[in-house]
Amino acid sequence: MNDSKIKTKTPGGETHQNATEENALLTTNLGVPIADNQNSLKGGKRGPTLLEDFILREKITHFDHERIPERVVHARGSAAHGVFECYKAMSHVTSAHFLSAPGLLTPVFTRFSTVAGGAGSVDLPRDVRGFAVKFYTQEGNFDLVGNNIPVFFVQDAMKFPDLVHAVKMEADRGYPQNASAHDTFWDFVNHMPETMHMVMWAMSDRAIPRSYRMMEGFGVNTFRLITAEGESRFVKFHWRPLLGTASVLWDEAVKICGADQDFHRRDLFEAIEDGAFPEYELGLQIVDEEMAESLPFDILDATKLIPEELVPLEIVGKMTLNRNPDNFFAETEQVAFCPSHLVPGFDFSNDPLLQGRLFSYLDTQLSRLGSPNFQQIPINKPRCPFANFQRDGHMQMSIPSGRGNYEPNSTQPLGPRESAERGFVSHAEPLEETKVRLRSESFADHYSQARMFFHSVTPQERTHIEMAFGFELGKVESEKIRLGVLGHLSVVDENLCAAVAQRLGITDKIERARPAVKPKDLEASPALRLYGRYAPTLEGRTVGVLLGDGFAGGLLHELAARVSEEKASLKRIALRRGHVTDAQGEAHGVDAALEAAPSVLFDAVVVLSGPSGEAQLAGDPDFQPFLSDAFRHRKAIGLGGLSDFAGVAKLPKQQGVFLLREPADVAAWIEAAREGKQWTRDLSLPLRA
Ligand code: HDE
Repeated sequence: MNDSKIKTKTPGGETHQNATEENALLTTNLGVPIADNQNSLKGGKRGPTLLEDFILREKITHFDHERIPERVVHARGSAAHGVFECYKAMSHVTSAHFLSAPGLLTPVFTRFSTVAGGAGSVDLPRDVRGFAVKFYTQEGNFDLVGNNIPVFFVQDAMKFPDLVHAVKMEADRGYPQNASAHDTFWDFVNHMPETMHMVMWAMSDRAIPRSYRMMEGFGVNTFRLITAEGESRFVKFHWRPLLGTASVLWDEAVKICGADQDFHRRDLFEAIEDGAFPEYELGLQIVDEEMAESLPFDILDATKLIPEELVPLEIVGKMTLNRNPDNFFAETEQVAFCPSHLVPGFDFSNDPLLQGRLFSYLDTQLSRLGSPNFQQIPINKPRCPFANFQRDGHMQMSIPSGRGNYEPNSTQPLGPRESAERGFVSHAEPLEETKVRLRSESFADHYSQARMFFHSVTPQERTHIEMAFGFELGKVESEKIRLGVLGHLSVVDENLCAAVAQRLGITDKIERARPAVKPKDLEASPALRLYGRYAPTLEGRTVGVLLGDGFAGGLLHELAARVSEEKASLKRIALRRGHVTDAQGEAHGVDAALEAAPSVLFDAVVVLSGPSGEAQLAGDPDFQPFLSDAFRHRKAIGLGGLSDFAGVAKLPKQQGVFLLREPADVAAWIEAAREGKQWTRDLSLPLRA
């Protein structure tokens, strides 16, 4: 670089790079080249800044307006680009083009989110996760705006603002952020028994997923599939992660929030950067009108699900997320999902929650993005041709030509025209009813499916549900609310109620809630389980290997090879970053220092050390918590070359704890690590003798 092109303008003497041949020119937003990006224009070296400094004003004005209102709900989110591949022609049930032939590829943009917290909140509260997919199809954008729980808290859109007000931070005190464990949420629940089914899910491990890559997604509301001939069937949408499902334990979630606030965001971004693309299959539960009539609940009621044992999923394609956004704001923040974004081949049902959503999202986008032209923002723009006579408005990005801005017209003979053959046609559903403000009686059973869910999940999930109710209600100050919720739980399941009451130290008799209709004992649906449904795998998981000087290098090499074969990643941890030396004197790079890499950040752990390293590890205050947390959080633990200085030799008596003496021992640890949580481990045994 030519030194004469470097100029020093600030008194500290820093140099600032001037443009060379290779650099693009720094300009204002109107393309005016900028000569000095360090100093404002002043009336004299020490004089006042001049109002005429249009460059400063443009820069500051833009900065002042950098934030847009965050989403009222689902403010905290992470997203990725990808592609949806159709597995088979579904033309017999829908005319949607993107489901019309095997191998058809459709670009997608998917945003995952938490619901209750603000945009800067942590990733692992107990909360529902949003799972919103925008398909850029050849017939327009289709938004499948779902959650990771198949049912919803309320049945009618009228109650949504109340629900959200109740769960968000309390109006007078401004806390808690991102948590349902407080009086207003449980007060709402107590008054609204229709929340009971979803509350069971929200208290389950589904609400603390290990990764966005490892959770299921659900469209929740019932939609319609429409054939080219106009036949209609009901449909529920499901996403199935190919990595299987995995959740963390509550104590783990709490500690992850401290150790890495961006745990899920980082996990998604890094996996995609590493080429480990998350994949999800799309399943349809298709129900004809006759079958819908025969279901023991109303298909229009979003607090109910259709058990897969009754209507199995038909897997129709796969979504692969393969590219991170280039710019978080422009894409993840500005993406505007609307359940009303539908394409021919689909239609809405009369689910009163969905009907309200059809209005809400468009209205929200107008307020968030500030203009009816939000569809022109690149991330929201269709990838197929589009044309109409809508014009003008804030931030109009296109320059329509021609004289005609109306239709019909003769001024634009080649302008856009409607097409009865190719256009969107609503299902011709017969309607003739009295205008009422009512809830159908068919929505009245609030407890049967809540009970079915509790009876369907594994024993460990049941225990976690009890613990979660205990924790959440334990944070509720009002005894009346605590007792009221217990009254509902006693209708769901007496044993659940008793277990939660015991956790809360309540010995009084609980007054049972009085259901509007007698709950039914529905058949259990094992498909609702979180654990044991997907094949054990270590794929996509992260292994933390804590190394102390003098460890057996051969063991680390074997571990690294086996973990990579499993398509998992391995992080080397030591007391300090830099290097750690094995018994043969070979130096190994360190990815993270122990203080910054507690075991909660890993799915399975190993500690390898020689005698010298062992003494150093033992003297570090983070060492015992590393092991005891891994133990408590039921992770597979491998121990190589450690004596009994910390009582760790006691550990191998427990399930999923292995002594690694030689490379061949790694296989057994891998097998346990594939299982994820070591459920039969006895946590009551102390770590130390
Ligand atoms: Fe939403 N919801 N919602 N919701 N929702 C929003 O739209 C709303 C509901 C869901 O990543 C908002 O753009 C109403 C069910 C997701 O950008 C808002 C009702 C389900 C996202 C809104 C519901 C969802 C939202 C806020 C009841 C699961 C995030 C910002 C009638 C099927 C999408 C925005 C993203 C976002 C309204 C109920 C999922 C205010 C009125 C049920 C995944 O428009």
